[in-house]
Amino acid sequence: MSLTAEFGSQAIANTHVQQWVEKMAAITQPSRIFWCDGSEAERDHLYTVAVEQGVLVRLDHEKLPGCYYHRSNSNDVARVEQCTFICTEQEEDAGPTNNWSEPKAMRAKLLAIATGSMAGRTMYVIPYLMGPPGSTLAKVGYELTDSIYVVLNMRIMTRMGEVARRELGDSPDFNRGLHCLLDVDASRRFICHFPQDNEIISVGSGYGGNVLLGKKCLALRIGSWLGRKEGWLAEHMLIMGVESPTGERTYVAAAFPSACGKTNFAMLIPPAHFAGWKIWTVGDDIAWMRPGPDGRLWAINPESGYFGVAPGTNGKTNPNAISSISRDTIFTNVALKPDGTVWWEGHDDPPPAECLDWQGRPWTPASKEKAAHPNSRFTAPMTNNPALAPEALSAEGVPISAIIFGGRRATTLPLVYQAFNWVHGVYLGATMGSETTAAAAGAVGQVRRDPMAMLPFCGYNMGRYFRHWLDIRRNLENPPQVYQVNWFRKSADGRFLWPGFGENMRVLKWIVDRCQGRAGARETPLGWVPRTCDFDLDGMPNFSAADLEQAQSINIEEWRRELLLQDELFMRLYRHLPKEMIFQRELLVSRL
Ligand code: OXD
Ligand code: MN
Repeated sequence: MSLTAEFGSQAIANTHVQQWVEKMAAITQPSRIFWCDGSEAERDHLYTVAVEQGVLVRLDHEKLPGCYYHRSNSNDVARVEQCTFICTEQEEDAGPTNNWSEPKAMRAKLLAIATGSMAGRTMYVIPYLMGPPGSTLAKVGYELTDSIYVVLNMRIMTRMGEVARRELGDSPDFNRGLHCLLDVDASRRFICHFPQDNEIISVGSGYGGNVLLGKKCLALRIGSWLGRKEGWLAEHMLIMGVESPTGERTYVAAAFPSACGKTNFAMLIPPAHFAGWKIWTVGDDIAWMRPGPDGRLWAINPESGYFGVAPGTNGKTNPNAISSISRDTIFTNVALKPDGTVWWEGHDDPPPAECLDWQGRPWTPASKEKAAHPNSRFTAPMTNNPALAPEALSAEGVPISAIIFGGRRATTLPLVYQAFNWVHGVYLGATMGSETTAAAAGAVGQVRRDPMAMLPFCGYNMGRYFRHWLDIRRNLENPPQVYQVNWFRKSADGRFLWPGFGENMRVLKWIVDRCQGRAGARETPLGWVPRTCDFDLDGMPNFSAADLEQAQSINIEEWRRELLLQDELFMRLYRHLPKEMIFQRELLVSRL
């Protein structure tokens, strides 16, 4: 036997894991089971195999050390919400915003699809830990997959291997995830969650959000279910530390819908004007938050990497992301240059004279189609980020002083305002709307309600989810303040009213100053807003106080329409909608 053949051959798991793996292997019938230990030798071996199999292309390791390239099937480039199910005994438990299926029938259907699907293939057993080791919030999952691409991505996105196995010990309490690639036929694509059994089955897709089961499936859909049961929150939020020139650190969590700039905001570099201020990234996509013994809300980032949108990422929009993806990164569905590097629309480099596009077709600047898919991605370890907060690695996590909700809205929503109190803040999150993006399959640019940016990710009845948010307040003596922001408001002639990117630091500074009790505000029907004197406009020659007024203006006609749109969601959720949400709406109507 050659040395490499020994990789993964030793079953290393407790008896609960072993029994389940045997059961799943009897169904899927792989020719080999590979037990991942997460070691570096194993990583090198897996990359070699993935390149041999043509799953990955090795990029130029002089220019991009440790980086690889992958193309997914062209029918499989985004999350597919219509194929995503919550399978609970009662339909009401999944609620009207989720696709529901009865668990027994769905499991039988999926296992029939999975039967024999790994014949002639390797089944990888991936132990993984979501959250820093030793954290009371951390959870162990096992993912079984026949995709080596999934293994290598899970290695970056989670704490994979021995560390998870040790954390689990002899316990049967782990998430059971089965992923079968099949022939990537869209008609046999299902991403199904069984929250009552802490189980996930995903078949027929190779796209990250559908198959890296620790991320959307466990950390959000199953996580939100567990959070309700256990008294914590699993949220689609970045977490950042804002350090002032005096060294004071304020931690903020922010929910934005997919592909609305969470990664950029989490890695923001303050403009020159903010000398001495620094942003530390704790997480860019998911927050698990629990009331601490001190009455504050404590948060961890359950992930250990970034699965970020590549197009538009460059040295101006996000220098820390550029550092993060300079090595040990997997690029998916971007363009491949002849020199063994990669390119996408909005890259720092000019368009290459020639390259292969995300589907492997020759591309030149004269081509009509984009070289990179709009939802092309990078998977990069968070330890590459020069601004990684050391607290991201600590079991305690960080205390959250402010929660920000933000949608992508061309009209109606002002740049920033603060909720009057927690219940009002929950109402702001609950009524969030946003224009759809390329992160999910379907039309782009249509406004839809996306409560707390969790519409595609809440694993149970959304009405009960709002109730859970309200109830959490009971254990918070010092609840975070809540804010709403909108970086995307436009003028009638289609111009963005706010420059965004690094300048968002100005909004953040007002928020942090409010949290620290040193910034003023003015009351409006919507909430508290900064007066011009509270908002730092220095060093912005092209942005005046009048521009700020315009970005902050309240248009009563637009708000009439907005309230009607909010009603649509409330009607859908009516059975379980907390009455507090209706009262908040009434109060807003009377204030307006
Ligand atoms: C993501 C998403 O990939 O929200 O983070 O779709
Ligand atoms: Mn996301």
